[in-house]
Amino acid sequence: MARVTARSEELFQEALRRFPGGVNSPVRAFKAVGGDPFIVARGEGPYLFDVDGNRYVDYIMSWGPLVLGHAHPKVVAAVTRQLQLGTSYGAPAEPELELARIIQEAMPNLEKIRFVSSGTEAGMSVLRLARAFTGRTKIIKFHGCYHGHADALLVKAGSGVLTLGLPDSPGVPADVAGNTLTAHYNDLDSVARLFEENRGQIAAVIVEPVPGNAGLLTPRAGFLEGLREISDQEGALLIFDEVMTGFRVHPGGAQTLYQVRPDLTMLAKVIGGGLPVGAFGGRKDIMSMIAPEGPVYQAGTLSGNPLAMAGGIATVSGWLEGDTFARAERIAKRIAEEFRELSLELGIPLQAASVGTMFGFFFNDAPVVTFADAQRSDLARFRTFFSRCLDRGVYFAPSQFEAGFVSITHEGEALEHTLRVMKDVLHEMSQE
Ligand code: KE4
Repeated sequence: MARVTARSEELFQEALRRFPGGVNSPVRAFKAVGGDPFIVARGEGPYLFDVDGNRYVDYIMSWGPLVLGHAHPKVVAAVTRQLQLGTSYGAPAEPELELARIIQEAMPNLEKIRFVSSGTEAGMSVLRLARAFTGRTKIIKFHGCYHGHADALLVKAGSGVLTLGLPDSPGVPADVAGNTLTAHYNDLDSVARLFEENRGQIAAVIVEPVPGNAGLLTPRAGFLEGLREISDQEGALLIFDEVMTGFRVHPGGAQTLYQVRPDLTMLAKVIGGGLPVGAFGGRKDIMSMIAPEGPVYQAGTLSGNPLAMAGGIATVSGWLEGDTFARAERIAKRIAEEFRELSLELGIPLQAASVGTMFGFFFNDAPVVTFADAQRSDLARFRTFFSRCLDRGVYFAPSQFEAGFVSITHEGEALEHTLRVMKDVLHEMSQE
């Protein structure tokens, strides 16, 4: 059942000449699954349409932000309204306050907040701040977690780095990478050991509370609480990277779902509703060190950009309305359940889970709890599954090591089509 891809292929050939690898972010390439990416013409609700007219149920949703679906009328109207009022002021404006109010109500741990333009910016800024506040240099991150592409965080990173099997951080000075220590997610002993070996030197522990950049992993009972405890004992800050999980695993993020209070939080994605945005925030005493209130410099021409704020306000307020989140959560749960049921029925080793409105699946015969477990997945099987779903109009992330994202618009036809395709493809695979 071959798709017509002539126009996509032609454009991608040109893209290869103009962009490294033909893309403007490595995760968009199909390196891990073979073939070339399709070229998008437009998005509508749960669907993407390519330049050859093919339709796909989209489970990437711009890698998380589009909780209301593509081109939701309320988001389009809000951004259009703002467009007419100006695209950027370089001066304070009310939409920044409005979005901050919504975020701080949902996530009260962000006592003060600063808007930036991407998750990467949030990551590099929280590290600088944590180092300034503690007067220490080293940080602990986890194998397979991704916090954007700032130098200090490109060590044992997940997402595209992991998918492409790239070596650690060429171009990152050794003395920068040397201050980033790596522990194992869901293994508190590995964290305790690093603290022991580096007493009084660790500024912060940074973690994706629910990692989505090594596939979807979930925290063992007590793991996040343990990180809080050990950070307190050792005088280090705990940073939750909720760029992906913020408003996705729970309306108040992973910190509300698991009731663990980080000192600092990174956000992006959903809070811009598909426009370029990021934010970081947390304890007032720490955030007050940021310029101009304090001496830690952090700035941005487009920070708090009114178009991004308008997209974020419309998206988050729509998302928090009525039972929208609960309905979307059921969709993610249904997909994970279907993977598990089909695995049992067809004898294909598969692990699947959902947390809030994120889901993940691994072609793996044992439970996936750690990053090492995830790495033992059957990548050849993933590749077959991915390609056949794509040919039948269902677009999962082109990597075993990325999470799946649903929107409220995936209810109904889109979900039914997905479940049918999953069943057909896994059935075929079980016969081979
Ligand atoms: P951005 O700089 O891409 O806005 O955010 C970086 C980032 C930070 N923290 C977490 C937990 C993230 O998931 C991300 C970005 N996620 C990837 C998807 N795996 C974005 C897609 C891409 O790199 O193109």
